[in-house]
Formats: sequence, structure tokens, C-alpha cells
Amino acid sequence: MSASTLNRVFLASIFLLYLLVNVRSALQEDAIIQASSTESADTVKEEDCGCSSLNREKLVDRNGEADVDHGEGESEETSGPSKSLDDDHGTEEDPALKYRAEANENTKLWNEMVHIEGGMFTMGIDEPIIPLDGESPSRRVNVDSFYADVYETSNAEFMRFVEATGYQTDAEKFGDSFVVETVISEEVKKDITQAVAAAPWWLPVKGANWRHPEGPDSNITKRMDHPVVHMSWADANEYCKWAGKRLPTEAEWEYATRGGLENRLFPWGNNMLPNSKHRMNIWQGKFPTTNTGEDGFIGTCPVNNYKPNGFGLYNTVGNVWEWTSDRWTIHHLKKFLNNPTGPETGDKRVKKGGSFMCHKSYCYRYRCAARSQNTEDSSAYNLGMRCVADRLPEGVPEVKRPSQ
Ligand SMILES: [Ca+2]
Ligand SMILES: [Ca+2]
Repeated sequence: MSASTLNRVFLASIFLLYLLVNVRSALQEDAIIQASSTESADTVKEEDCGCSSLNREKLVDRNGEADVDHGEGESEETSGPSKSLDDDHGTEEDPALKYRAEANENTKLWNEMVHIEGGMFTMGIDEPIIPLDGESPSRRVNVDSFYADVYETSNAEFMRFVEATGYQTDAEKFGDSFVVETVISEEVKKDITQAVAAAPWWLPVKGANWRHPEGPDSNITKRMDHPVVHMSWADANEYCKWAGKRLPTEAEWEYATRGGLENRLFPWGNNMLPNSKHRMNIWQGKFPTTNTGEDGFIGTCPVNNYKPNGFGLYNTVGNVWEWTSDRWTIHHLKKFLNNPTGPETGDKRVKKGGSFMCHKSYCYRYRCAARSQNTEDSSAYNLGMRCVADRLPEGVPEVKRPSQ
């Protein structure tokens, strides 16, 4: 190559670099403008997993799919629903094995509750990590005593409800639900023509529901001890009522999740990896393309995995998002509240805890104070619940909270 050719290549490279930098900053500015112009999550926020934008009325044509920026390190090796199933963790060399619970019985119901002694706590935080979610200000809150499910609602428990009542979930009634692209089989994906406008890695999958989490060619046979997913708020509310329970208020959920510790990021403290050990099921790798499953799981984990918090609750943060009874607002006052129940009106409900799809770079919401929302009929691959009750329902086993 001659010196003049090298010179031209060099100049062309500089020009391309200039263009890339400018286009990128223009896109970032656009994202920030969109995010700050509304409290609605219809537009994806900067650093957002997009799971608050799931709405069947906000879909776009997938033809632009090739333009979606999947970032560096894109890899197909983590794709496929089998990666989220038990089958995928059977080798002794797999370092993730150490995070798995002992063998679980598929038939167990996982409906135990623990008594939560009421009290005062600090809800929210003063220095919000995601201000647009309304995490601040902190306020002193009192909640009365209640019982809380020790686990997220399992597939086994939800199946018991469906078998007793014939209940059809919103995902079944609509005929579809939202699934993240990387776990959908090629066979199913080829017929999907739409994507979520604000988060194109979420696709509406026909036939996806709690029995078929990744689409019609998947099942929950080996996941009866995993949390039920594709739950709309209405589904979660109906299930809890049937079980003699109810959805928690946001204050009850956060009080229970904090487990008796004040002003901590996580239920166990501020260190995400105490003693270099994972305590919850979130996303390691690069969202949304590469999930290394370093915490033991690509998809959901059994509801009794990892250590419980100080009140004996498992997987409050991570694994699946959990619905609350509160309607959504981001406006809070710094004043004392007694058993708050959220706004009187509004068409969205608060969900808490983040999910196995949360990564710090995109969705740092696996914190006690973090929060998000969806409309009442939205359902998704990472959306479930846990119930609470004012009195222990008949036939429900009570477990003692761990000794402090
Ligand atoms: Ca994980
Ligand atoms: Ca959870």
C-alpha cells in the first residue's frame, strides 16, 4: 500500500470516528430528553431494561431489527430456553452449581408464610440511583404486623389455583405475552413481526404464558419450584385472593424486604457480593445479549434458592419482579406515613425487586428502594408475585423467622 493510500485511509478513519462520536452523543441526548420529559415509561429511559415499557399497544414493526444496537460481545452461545432450565446445570465443572439449592421436590407447594412484626422503617432513599422512578425522598413509615409469603409464588402453587378454579391468565386471554428475544427459539421467532417500541429486545410471543414461559415450544415441567411468570397485576391479585391472602402494599413489601436493616441497598447490606458470594439471581454479562449465569442461573431459579433475609424471605430482590397493590406515582413527600396504600387513582401498579434480567448497567433495580411499574394487564417473562395476609390463612404452614 502506497504512502498516499495510507494517508487517505487514515483521514477516512478519522472522519468516520468523528461521525460515530457525534451520532452517539446525539442519540444519548435524545434518550435523555425523552426520559426527562415524562414520568411515563412508554419511552425507554437511558440505562433501562425496558420491562416497564411492555404494552401491547406500543409495538412496532420488527423490520428495523437489524439496526438494533446489541453492543459489543454479542454472542449466540447463551441463547435458547434450555439455558434457563435445570438441564443446563448438570455438569460438575459448572462453577454455578454451588449456588443451587439441594434437590427440590416438584410436588411441594411453597406456600409457607412468616409473621412480620410491624414497626417503623425508612422507605425510599434520599439520593436516588434512578430519580425518574420516584425512589426519593426517604420517609419514615409505620406498617402494622402481617404475614408474608416466604417465597415468590411458585408454578406449583399457581397450578393448584388454576386446577381449582379454571382461571385463565391475561396472557392466555390475549393469546400472547412478552419474552426477551435471546430465549425464544428460532422456530417461534421467525413468525414474530413486532417488537416493543422502546425496548426492541422484548418481543410479543403468541402462546407465551405461565405454562409456556419462552413460548409454545417451552414448558415448566422441570420448573414447578420456580416462580410463576407472565403474571399480570390482575392475575396476581386473583391468585392471592384465592389463597386467602392479598398483594402487599409497596410499604409492606419494602419493610419485609429490608428484613430489619435500615437504609441498606440490599436486604443483607450494602455489599452486593458479601464474601464474594452471590445472594440473588440477576444478570451477569452484557445486557441484553450475553448472560454468563455466574450466579447459577440464566433464567429463573427455584424460589428457595440463596440465603433468606433477616425476616426469612427468599428472593425478594432478583429472580422475578413482584407486584404490589399500590398504584404508581413518582411524587412522594418527606413526611411520616402510617400504613400507606398509594394513590387512589391511576392505571399502573408498582412492582418491586427487579428480576433475573436486571443488570447494573441497564436496570439497577434489584435494590430495596428501587421500583417500577406496568399497566394492570401487562405480563412478561420476568413478572411474578408474592402474597401477604393480615391473618394466617387456614391450612397455610407458618415458619419461624431466622434467629437474629
Ligand atoms: Ca442470573
Ligand atoms: Ca423477587
